[in-house]
Amino acid sequence: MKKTLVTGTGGLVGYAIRKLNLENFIYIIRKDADLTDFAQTKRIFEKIKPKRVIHLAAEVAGIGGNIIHSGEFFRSNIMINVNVLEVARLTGVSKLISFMSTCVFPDKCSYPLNERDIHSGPPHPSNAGYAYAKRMLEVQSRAYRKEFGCNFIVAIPTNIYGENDIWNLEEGHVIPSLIHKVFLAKKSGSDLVVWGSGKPLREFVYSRDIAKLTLWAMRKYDDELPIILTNSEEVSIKQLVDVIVEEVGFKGKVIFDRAKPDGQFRKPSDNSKLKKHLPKFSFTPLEKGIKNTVEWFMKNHPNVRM
Ligand code: GFB
Repeated sequence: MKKTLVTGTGGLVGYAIRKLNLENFIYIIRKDADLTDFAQTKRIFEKIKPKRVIHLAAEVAGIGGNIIHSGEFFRSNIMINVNVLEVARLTGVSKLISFMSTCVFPDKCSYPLNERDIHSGPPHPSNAGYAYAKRMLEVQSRAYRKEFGCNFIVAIPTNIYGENDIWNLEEGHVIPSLIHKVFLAKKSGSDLVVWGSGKPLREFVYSRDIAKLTLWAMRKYDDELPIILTNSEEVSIKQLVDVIVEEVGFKGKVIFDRAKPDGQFRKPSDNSKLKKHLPKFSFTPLEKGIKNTVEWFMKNHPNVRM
């Protein structure tokens, strides 16, 4: 009975995978083991004895949280990843998938971003600590494949959103933060304050799509090079605001606070490798994903992760 261990399942992709009710999948969250601690990591792997690992655990945040916690995000993510990949190697895990994100790409490089560009320049300063730590996943997976023959693969999703995200107004990612803000502005009849100019562009992918692609990659993707998971559809923050405002039914004033950071202007990513493997895969349209996410938030607020 080949068990699959999923780490970090308190988050939005873990939540989406759990919803698929898969056989022989074991889900762990932060309270089950502190993965920054090697001994605790080893203990939980020896207890569960997985043959496959979906490694989602990470310290994550939006632009606000990344600017504040650059040092902690570097430290904790490096420790988590080195421990999980080393213990997976020591305990004979046959396949492991881990996750970077498109913020690891250089801030200045040719577009669209592709899997070979990762180390060709510094990431955007707004999340350098997190981005450099995440880049080491690719380095460690490649080095372990070379020296030990480990089948450790890496996926690079763009901005993921969906149910069970972190809804913190100051440190969350843009979509959960804005949904929460619009909900509060509508309730109190106040203006909606959006950070930055509204001009930056992002590619947003729905967590349930990433869950499906993760299971596909676990079964079928064995390359040393990472694979970018994106719909390659850029949306401006202003367009995103319009979709969320429409979905929540907010009629008030929208203000763009330019004193707040825009962050990386854009990170258009090349999904040609994904399309070569899965030519028929269709991503959930943004409007539909936002509708599901807003409905989940309305149903669960205030018992949501902050
Ligand atoms: O998701 P986000 O916080 O991070 O998006 P990144 C930031 C963009 O949304 C900036 C604008 O252009 C912000 O100006 N924005 C507007 C807001 N209003 C808000 C708001 O209320 N909250 C937030 N957070 N942003 C992330 C990385 O970068 O990319 C993550 O921080 C991860 O680690 C992710 O890698 C893929 O998209 O800039």
